[in-house]
Order: sequence, then structure tokens, then C-alpha cells
Amino acid sequence: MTDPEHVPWPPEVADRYRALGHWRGETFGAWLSGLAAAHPERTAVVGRTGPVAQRWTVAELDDRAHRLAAGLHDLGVRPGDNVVLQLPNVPEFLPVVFALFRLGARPVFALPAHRGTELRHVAEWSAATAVITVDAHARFDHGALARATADAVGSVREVVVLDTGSGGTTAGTAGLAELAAAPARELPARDPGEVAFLQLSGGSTGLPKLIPRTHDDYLYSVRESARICGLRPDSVYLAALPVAHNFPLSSPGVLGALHAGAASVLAPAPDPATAFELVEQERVTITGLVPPLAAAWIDAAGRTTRDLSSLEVVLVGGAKCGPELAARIGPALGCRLQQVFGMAEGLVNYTRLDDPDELVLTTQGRPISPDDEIRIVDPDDPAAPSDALVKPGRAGALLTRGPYTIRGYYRAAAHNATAFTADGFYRTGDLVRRRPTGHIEVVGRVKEQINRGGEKVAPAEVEDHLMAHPDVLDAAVVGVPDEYLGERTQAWVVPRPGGAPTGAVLRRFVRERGVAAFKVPDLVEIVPAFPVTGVGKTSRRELRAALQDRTAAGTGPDDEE
Ligand code: AMP
Ligand code: DBH
Repeated sequence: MTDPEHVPWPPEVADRYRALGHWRGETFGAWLSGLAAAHPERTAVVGRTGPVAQRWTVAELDDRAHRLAAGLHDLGVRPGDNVVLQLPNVPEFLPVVFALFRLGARPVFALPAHRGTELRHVAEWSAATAVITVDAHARFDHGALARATADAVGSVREVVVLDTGSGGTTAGTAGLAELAAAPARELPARDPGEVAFLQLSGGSTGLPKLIPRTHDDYLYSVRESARICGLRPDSVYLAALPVAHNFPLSSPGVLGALHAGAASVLAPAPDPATAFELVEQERVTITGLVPPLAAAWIDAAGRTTRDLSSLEVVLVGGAKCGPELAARIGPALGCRLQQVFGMAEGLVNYTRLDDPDELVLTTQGRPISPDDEIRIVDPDDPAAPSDALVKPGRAGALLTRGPYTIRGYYRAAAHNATAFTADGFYRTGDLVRRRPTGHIEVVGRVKEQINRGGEKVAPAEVEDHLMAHPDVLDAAVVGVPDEYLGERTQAWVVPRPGGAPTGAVLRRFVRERGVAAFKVPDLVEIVPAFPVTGVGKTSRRELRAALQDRTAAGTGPDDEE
């Protein structure tokens, strides 16, 4: 099915990726059937549905996915439909996504942290016809959130809820377990070149963008990731981070584990107490962490009585893992560190398991594919980039294209005009340097995005929320250095005449507008006015840069120079 909102690879490029064997013309549905035929009795997924422990073989996973596809079809979900999926780390995540893949309906991967604002936005943007969620998770009523999303977004016809007995809303929704009781039946095969799902970008200009990934392109990155991370049939992957995120999904993630015939253990939360118990019980060999979590694990590993000796590889990525932290991971956790620098838009870099320590500790790895094209360009005016290559070894803005990097966001023609070059390179917004070995070191960014310990925050989005408060005249949000998170968010707020908002009031206001908690500013500073830079009229970018400089210098934004 061709989709007018999806920017495909040029036909001759697609032909080349097929000829090279990167794209194998396989769909996710056929891939899972093949795995189930090859080793039906291997454990595929271990986890909990509320209090109920689950352990499903590949054959059981395959069967559940077939049944659920039939059940969702009976409910009215059709090929080409977009379906917002908000599930925490429950085993049902896997049969649900494979059911949608088989139907040709496309999961839109919301994170459990997302709230009403984000869900409404992605449901509207994707014209979603259904929302699939859990009753409640981490004391939040996701069932009610999904219902409210359906009530607010006209295209959403159905809400499907996984009942875990956690007490959230299930009224006015269809039960996932009931749908999975449908008898399996054959559905028409899908086209491996079509969009299989929509990932969400962290965003830099506002709310998340939708990232269309095809069966062909994503399966290539999954196969290669499994190989590069050394997954074997007896490996056990722990999904500690939210599994819908690109990192635990595919780098190498639960899909890489499936490919290798290895089991995945889904941790309901990533904290050391929860995760270490699972590592011990399931003899976990490999996992993926963001840097602040790696630091927390290192700290807890010194005190734990749990047996972590099964750990072989820990991947760290999502945000920069500096050499100091990197050097502590292997000794503290008794494993090999693998750095990973990836993005849901495509390009993923890994340090290799046989790389010299120096590269593993000081770089974020090299691309998966010999056909990942890398350009490092002059980070001049981002509004009018020259895209002139920097000298080898110099830092510059990273552009990339390749066999699993998108050529455009979904339904975003205007944004695509600047987010991609005319010849199809994605402007990652990352500032990098490349070694002669091809290894990439991330040294900063050119995009206006805050990386809060791997969670991405777009300043403009948070500023919009602050500006909605009646007492706020103007707001600017910047990232400031933080020892633990790498960066935290600081908002500068100018009140309206007569208004006297406080930081606490504004933080609560943003949270109550229904946004992911990681977007609520960590610090709010009320100031009488913003500095006027240059010739008076200040661009957002200049203003944020000026505030950032002053924060670094320890002076307030209203101090005279
Ligand atoms: P997203 O586009 O939302 O999937 O986020 C991907 C972005 O996360 C990248 O463009 C980088 O800015 C950041 N990122 C991911 N991994 C790393 C890493 N290992 N080091 C530094 N930044 C990273
Ligand atoms: O941050 C990311 O988006 C990310 C990090 C590591 C990613 O998408 C990935 C690996 O695949």
C-alpha cells in the first residue's frame, strides 16, 4: 500500500539496498512465523501482566499474534489504520505489535510517560482509528487517558484496554484478552516495503514528529544489531527501558533477541532493585541503559546481594556517556560496555565488542552498515546551512542517509524541507567528530533539543505550555548542566504586569496540562525582563543562547553586563 504521507527512498536506491541483501523482502509477520517454525519451543518473552507471571515460547507468541490480529480485525481495525499504542513493559506488547503488523495497521509508539497532550497530538496527527493501552500503570489511569483521547479526537473509534487488575478504567473499552480469544485466521500478506509502524521523535521544534519505518528497513537494522551485539540463542535480553522506545525495541532490543532465538525479559521498572532481581532470576546476559540509569546501577551494584554474574554486555546510549562513567561500568557490573548512539529516525552506531578499550570508552561507536553514509558539515547558520564538509577529524553537524534512515517524517512536508537535505540526508542535529576508524564521538548538538538523561525535550513545546498560564508574559526554556542527568531543564519566565506566578505554581500548571513528567521544567526562575540582544528583536534561538551563557557564567538574565 503506498501512502502519500510517506517519503519513500528513490527507486534506484531501493533497488540497490535490495541487491546488496540489506532489504530481503520479508515482513514482520512472515519473520515471526519463520522463527516459530524454526524453534517453536524456545522462550520468547518473560514478564508480568499485573500479578500474573508470563513465560511464552516463540510458538505461543506467534499464535497470540495471529489470534489478536483476527480479534482486532473483527473490531474494525483495517490495513492502513494508525493505532496509538501505549503499553508499559508487559508481555502483551509483543503479540499486539505483531498482530498490528500482520493486519497492516500501524502502531504509533507512545511512551508510558506520555499524557493527554502528547496522546491527543499523535492521535490527531496520525488520524488514528484506535488506542490500545493498559488499565493502569505506576498509579496512573491509562484507560481513562485513552478514553479521553478517543473523546477528543474524532478519528478514534475504538479503545482497547489490557486489564491487569490494577484498577484503571476499562468501562467503554474493548478488552485485549477477549480480542486475543478470537480463532486465528490467515490475513492477506503485507508488502515489505510499506510502513510497518510510526516511532516518535524526541522533537526539537514542538510536539513529537512521526517516524515511518518499513518492514524491510527496520528488519535490516534488527538483524545487524543482533549480530553486532553478539546475541546467541542462549542470550537473555533485559528490557529495562520502556520497550516501545527505539533503543530497547531494536538496539538490539527485544526484536534483536527474537531474531537470535534469545529470550527477552520485560522489567516493569528500570530501577536497580527491580532489575537486579530479574537479572539474578533469569540469568540476564545483556541489557541497555541510559547514562543516569547506568550510574544508579553502578552505585547499587556495590551494595547488592543479587548475583549479577550472568551479565556479559551492557549497552549505554540515548545520551552521551562520558569516559569517566564509561570506565566504571565494566568493572562495577562485571560486563563488557557497548556504547550506542542511535536515533528513531534510523542511523545507529555501536562500539564493537572487539574494539580496543580506548574506542569503547571515548567514542559512541560506528554505524551499523557499510552503506550508512556520513557527512560532517560546517555547523554554520542552521537556518541557512551551507553543508560544507569540515576537515577530517574536526567537529561538525552530522548528516546521514542509508538503508534504514528515513527520507522524511510522516505527514510533515514543511518540516521535511529543512530536516533533510535536497539529496535525502537527515540532519541529525548532533555535533560530532569522526576518528580515522570511523568511530563517532558526540560532542554536542546544533538542534534546539534538551537531552535530559536520554529523554528528549523540545524547549518550544515547554515554552508554549508556560505561556498558556494567564500570569505569564514570556518564557524561555534551556538545558543547563546536571551532574546526574547530563542536562536538566530550566525555564525563565517574565510575568504579566500585575501577575505574580511562582515556580511551584507554574510547574504544577504544566504538569496539569497533561504532559510527560520529564517535560515539566526542573527549575523555574521568575525575572522582570529578558535581555535584549543584538538590535532589539530577539530570536528564540538567540534568547535561549543568551540565557544559557548567563546561567553558565552564574549571572541572572536581568543582570546588566
Ligand atoms: P530521537 O531522534 O528522539 O530518537 O533521539 C535521538 C537523539 O538522541 C540523537 O540524535 C542524539 O541527539 C541523542 N543520542 C542518542 N544516543 C546518544 C549517545 N550515545 N550519545 C549522545 N547522544 C545520543
Ligand atoms: O536515543 C535514541 O533514540 C536511541 C539511543 C540508542 C535510539 O533510537 C537507539 C539506540 O536505537
